Amino acid sequence: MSEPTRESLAAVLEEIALLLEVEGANPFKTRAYRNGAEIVRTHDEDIIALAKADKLGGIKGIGDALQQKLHELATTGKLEFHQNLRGNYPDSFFDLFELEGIGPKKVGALHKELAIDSIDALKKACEENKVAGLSGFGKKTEQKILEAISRREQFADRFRLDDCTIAAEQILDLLKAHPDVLRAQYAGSLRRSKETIGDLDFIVATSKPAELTDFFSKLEIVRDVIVHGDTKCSIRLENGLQCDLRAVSNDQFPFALQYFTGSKEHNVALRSLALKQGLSLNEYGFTAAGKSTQHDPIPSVHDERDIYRTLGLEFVEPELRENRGELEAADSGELPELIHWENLRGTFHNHTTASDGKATLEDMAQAAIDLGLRYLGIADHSKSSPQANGLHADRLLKQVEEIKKWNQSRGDELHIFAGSEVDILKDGSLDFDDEILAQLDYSVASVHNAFSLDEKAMTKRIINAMENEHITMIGHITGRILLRRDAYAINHDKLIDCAAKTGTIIELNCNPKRFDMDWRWWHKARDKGVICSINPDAHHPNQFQYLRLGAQVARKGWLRRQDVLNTHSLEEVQTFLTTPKKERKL
Ligand code: DGT
Ligand code: CA
Ligand code: CA
Ligand code: ZN
Repeated sequence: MSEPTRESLAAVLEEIALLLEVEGANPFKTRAYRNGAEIVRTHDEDIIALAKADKLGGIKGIGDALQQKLHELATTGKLEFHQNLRGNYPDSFFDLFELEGIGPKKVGALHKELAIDSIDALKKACEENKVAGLSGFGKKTEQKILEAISRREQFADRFRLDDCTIAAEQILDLLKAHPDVLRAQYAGSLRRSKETIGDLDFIVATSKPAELTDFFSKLEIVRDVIVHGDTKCSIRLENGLQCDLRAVSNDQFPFALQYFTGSKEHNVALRSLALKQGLSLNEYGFTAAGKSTQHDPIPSVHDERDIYRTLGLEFVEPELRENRGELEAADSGELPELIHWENLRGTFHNHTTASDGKATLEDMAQAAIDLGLRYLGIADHSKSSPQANGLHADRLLKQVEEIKKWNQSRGDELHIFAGSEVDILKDGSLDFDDEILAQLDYSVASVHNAFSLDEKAMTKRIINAMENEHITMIGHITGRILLRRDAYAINHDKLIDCAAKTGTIIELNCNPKRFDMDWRWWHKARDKGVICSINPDAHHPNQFQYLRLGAQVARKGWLRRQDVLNTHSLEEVQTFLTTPKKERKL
């Protein structure tokens, strides 16, 4: 049994709450389990030790039944009550909760009435018009469910950057540890930090390629072997992610790495540039093209840099290799000096248990300190997001007081900025009056409902928020959920112009399910003078790690250190936030 943690206990309680909801249990009962999960996550004392010792009595919100269950969980690692409940449903049942637009009650009705226990079964039932007739569903809901399923299928073969990064680092470590490997690297869209990934591509330099493809095909994490040759091998992992390995000689390595890093469009442009200089370039090396090469003899190449150098180019960082002007800039020596994740000194837009975060202010602050951050912006949800337990003004102002106290006692370790993620309502007005907003250090304005407005109305809605003096930045500007929910319609050009004009920051929300605003717009936004803030939208201390991915995606958007608010010192940020909005500069 693996050691129980707060998170593992809380997750079991939450799954119980979910399944009770599915079964239509009394809401008080489901709420008791959700509250219990919250307490397990945030209680001040060592709750695991207390649960083991069966000494949870007296903790408010943990009744007798929960005490017993937590004791059983902490001592045995499982809970019979949970397993009995869970036993009624196959794993595929839980996929249903990932569909946009249907909650536990509807999933419960589908299971009860039509015995639906997977997305496939649901799709079939919708296609046979069996769902529309259920009470509480109707034709429109049936149609929406089908759309949600088709969106899911459309993305089924792509993966999130965070999941791929973890898998790739693990595999890379195994490859590097192999005694016959001289060099190893992952290439492809992951190395370019694309927001979603089709498959992983690994390149190894070795003099024993067949041994490496063999080794790769037998890794413990392999579910299936797709192709197994002497220099190439493709496998599939448990989660469905495909991984390609190419084993090359040490001489070929830089060429293979460059080629398989892509993008295809970048490679095509690079090859044609090489041809103009009389060189033909492929994944194995340079060769003279025709009679008149400018390069005689062809310079030797040891790493990727040498390839670009040979062609008279500055080194192009992998993130920029999308054929979006990087080769022209590399030719004229005008590539930007890209931001590094180590440049980040703080973060804005983070949640706590005051709204829908999973950790207290205290725990979030401690995690930020442990990460070496100098400042932390808290921005819990506002009242129009009841599903996220949004704060009314009185609770918000109480939190502001709490933060002031923190800053008085521990501000020299970590300064906390008091903010709010304030809802932009359907008509473009804000969820708090100016009088309340004026009492905050900053605020993030975001859209959380009425996603179906047309482009004009949605753009105007966000422009209204930008024009407010108290709105420091716009959160997740398109609302997209990668691989799940499309962006709502906005006019990026108009919003970028308005942000520049009003001095409103646009966030790069680096929660890996969002990466919003999209990297394709940042170069332009930057050139127009828009300031970026890289925000993890953290709901848990371990989500501060998203900052690293955020910096990678910012690099993809050509952003430099100076373009990003949270690379600046605490003093600079304080001055920035207290300057009238239109005059703010970094
Ligand atoms: P993905 O896997 O869909 O997220 O995207 P990539 O970029 O990783 O694409 P993938 O895995 O198909 O191929 C890896 C790289 O190999 C790609 O970025 C560029 C290079 N490559 C693949 N096929 C071609 C091709 O037909 N022509 C050229 N020039 N390069 C190619
Ligand atoms: Ca790939
Ligand atoms: Ca591939
Ligand atoms: Zn939000």
